[in-house]
Amino acid sequence: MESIYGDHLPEMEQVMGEILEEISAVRAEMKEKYGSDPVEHCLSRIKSEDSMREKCRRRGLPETTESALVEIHDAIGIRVVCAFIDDVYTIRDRLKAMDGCETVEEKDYIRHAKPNGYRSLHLILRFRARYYAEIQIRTISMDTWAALEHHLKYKKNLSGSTDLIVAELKRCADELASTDMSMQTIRDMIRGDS
Ligand code: 0O2
Repeated sequence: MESIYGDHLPEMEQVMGEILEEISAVRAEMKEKYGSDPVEHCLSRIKSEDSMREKCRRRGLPETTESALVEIHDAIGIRVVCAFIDDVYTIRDRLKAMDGCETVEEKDYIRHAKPNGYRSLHLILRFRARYYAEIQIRTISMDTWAALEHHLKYKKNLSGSTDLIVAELKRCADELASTDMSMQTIRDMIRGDS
């Protein structure tokens, strides 16, 4: 069967490489300037053939290259996990300023957390007027919470105590957010920013 991405895969990989290079450049500059790496880790992927076809079906779209490249915006996906909240915005600004990049959408679930407590900054960027990339940027605490919440969603036998679980998850998210702010303040004090 022909790839759902047609013959676009090499160019998509190039675009993903350029984004990763920009992230590496910011990391190197910040290490040079402050002696510490703003990025804890970074994950990247081109959505697999099966996941993309499944997403098309879920969204009621035909399984075509047009759907995969134009209708769905996370064929290229990158998650950047940062040490501190300020680093999230530094990475965001640098990615948005890349050559040949347009910002299609920005969702700041850090300033405006989702009702369940989910925090993360999401960007949909378009490169070369054609290729979309979904970039999720968040702190280590936010990433830990998202991973655990994702894990719990797939656990069974939650009925009966669901309200309590939802409230507890939200409480954990808020406590982590408060700790993130305290850690940011401590870093600013150490760097002499305040
Ligand atoms: P998939 O199949 O990988 O895309 P919208 O329709 O714009 O309101 P959408 O399209 O879900 O919402 O976009 P959003 O909110 O930017 O979320 C995109 C991705 O962020 C999700 O992909 C998840 O990977 C992650 N995410 C969003 N909300 C949550 C959450 O509450 N908990 C966790 N753990 N992750 C979240 P999809 O849509 O799941 O799947």
